[in-house]
Amino acid sequence: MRIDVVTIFPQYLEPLGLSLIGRARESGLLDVRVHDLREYAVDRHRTVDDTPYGGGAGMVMRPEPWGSALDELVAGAGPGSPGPRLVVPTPGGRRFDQRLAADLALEPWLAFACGRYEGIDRRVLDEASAAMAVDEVSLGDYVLGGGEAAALVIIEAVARLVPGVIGNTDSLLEESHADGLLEYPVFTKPARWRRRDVPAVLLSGNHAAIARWRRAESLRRTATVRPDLLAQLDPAACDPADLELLAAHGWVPGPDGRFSSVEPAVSD
Ligand code: JEW
Repeated sequence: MRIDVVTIFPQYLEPLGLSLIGRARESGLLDVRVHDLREYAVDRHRTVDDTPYGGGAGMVMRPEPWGSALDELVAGAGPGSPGPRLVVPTPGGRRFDQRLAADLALEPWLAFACGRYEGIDRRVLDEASAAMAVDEVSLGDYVLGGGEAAALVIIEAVARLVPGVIGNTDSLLEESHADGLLEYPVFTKPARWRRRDVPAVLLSGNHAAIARWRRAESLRRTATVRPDLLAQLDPAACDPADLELLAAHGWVPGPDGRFSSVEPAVSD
């Protein structure tokens, strides 16, 4: 997979030389190219921002450097061949989640447009949409100072789903969110640490019992801290032990075939 990142802070992307992604780049699985937007600014002071039309606080990224940078990317695709899918981190985008990560991991070429200030002149994204697929993506409901940290997060989540980037693909199937539940707690040696014992079932060698315990812990944790995830779970895909445990947490299959929470009975 090829990944281009356009930013006024190329050094912000230096972590992409480390760890899993750094190794995938060395092995040729990932081709990551970071571009300094300022190199596409043409005026004497290399400005990339200006005051907002209509007034208001802050500055907006002006369109010309972005237009040149994205034109150059698309031209590099060669005539007739498809350009990149453009990901634009922004607080107003669709929520990034594991499903979108898996979808982006299927692409041969991604590009990231990292804004700063109050964002990028809207015409840049309108114009880009004529040449490539554009996704405005939000990590969550909080405000970052720019798109770079979000691009790092998205690239990390996507890159590890590219075949070969992670050696052990079993870990992809077992991990949190792959089945819509939170992860079960994990333990390693020593079996007793600061008078705290690893749950005995994990030392039992009884693989069926271990699988049941882990499933119960995942369900318990999800019902407690992320009940919103249960509403997306299919009760028909749950075994009787699942249904019993969720019922104990107040979640039962509703008339629509989804889990719904039982209002605690009001006593007088
Ligand atoms: C995020 C990119 C670029 C993503 C998530 N745009 C904008 C904007 C900013 C501050 C206030 C209002 C609008 C800063 N900013 C970004 C913020 C992504 C940019 C500029 C971002 N939170 N924040 N999930």
